[in-house]
Amino acid sequence: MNYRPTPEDKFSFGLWTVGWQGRDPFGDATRTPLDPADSVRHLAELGAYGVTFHDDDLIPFGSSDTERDGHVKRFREALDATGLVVPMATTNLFTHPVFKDGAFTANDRDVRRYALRKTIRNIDLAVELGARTYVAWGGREGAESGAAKDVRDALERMKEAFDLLGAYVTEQGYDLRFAIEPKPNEPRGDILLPTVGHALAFIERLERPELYGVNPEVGHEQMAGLNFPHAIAQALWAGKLFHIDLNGQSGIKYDQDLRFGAGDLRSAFWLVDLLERGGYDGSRHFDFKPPRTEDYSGVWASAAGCMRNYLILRDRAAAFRTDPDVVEALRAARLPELARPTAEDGLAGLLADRSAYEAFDVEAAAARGMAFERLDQLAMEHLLGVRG
Ligand SMILES: [Mn+2]
Repeated sequence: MNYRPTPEDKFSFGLWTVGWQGRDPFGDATRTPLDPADSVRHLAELGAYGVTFHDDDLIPFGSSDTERDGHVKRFREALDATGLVVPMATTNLFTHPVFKDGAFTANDRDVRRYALRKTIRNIDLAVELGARTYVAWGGREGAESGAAKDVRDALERMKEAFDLLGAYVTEQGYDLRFAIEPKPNEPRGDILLPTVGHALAFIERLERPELYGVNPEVGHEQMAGLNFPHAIAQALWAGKLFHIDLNGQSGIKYDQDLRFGAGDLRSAFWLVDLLERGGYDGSRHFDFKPPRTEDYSGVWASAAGCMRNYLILRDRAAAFRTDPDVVEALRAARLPELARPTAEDGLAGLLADRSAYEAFDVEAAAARGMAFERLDQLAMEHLLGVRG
């Protein structure tokens, strides 16, 4: 196995990931700006297939129309020269101070209207560049104090915004779906739609729910102490995994955005196992931040590491699933039984079945071991590379 990525692996990166200059709340930039066209060329050399962007990553905020055209043209030329595609785009509704109280849910109505127009303008560009997914991360949609935000009104405004955007892409005839990205906090004290579950419930309240799915990010769910593969499984089950942000995170702390696989390696193993078996055929998108300790050779090493770790885990997960000892251990742990309906015989059959209740040996069932430890040890050994 050489673990060398190819475009068939569908690895994509945001311009803002490798282009992050290392500015954090306590320190200035440690790296010089990166030209988006250079990012495209480097990522193509490393074996990526796609690149994604916020409007402001490509076209600096405040650019004139002429400057804008120039930036788009240079980007497009780099795409044409490398064969990289743009599967997704998104809007920066968080950096400029105008968005300090949010965008779609800012208390100020003029800010909300501006945010929608900014988004619509970038949707046009996204579609022009071939994107099929539009991500919405509402990093500033939230509050630090109780009375500052009426959350029910804010959710109503959030729904209004997404309904308007859905109407826009429908009227334009665009083949574009939205993916909502949850995050519990940072930069706001508390952010609306904090987890995958909240976002899935919100989507069902929209006028055209079929246009909206989720874009879960590894670290965001883990910041809330939640099990990321479980969130992904529920999104897949709901038919709502439209996109995914892969990175690494070590537990409940600030948003670390480590390279994929760094952080909770066991969770990364189960995630890759799930994505590869679960019918997800979208981009494997990395939303990480090469640590600010790195120069540009470290940045490219970090980006390459994201893809290499995914491929290694994909190989390990496949070996786990095909190991005859694992197949046997899964049977012993009764996974095939969980896949079987509880009452194929219907409610009447269940009620008439004396073995289901009156004659059921509760004590014998309670005494059965589940054999999960042997199964998990096999997984651990595959992950550690000492089997298969
Ligand atoms: Mn993050």
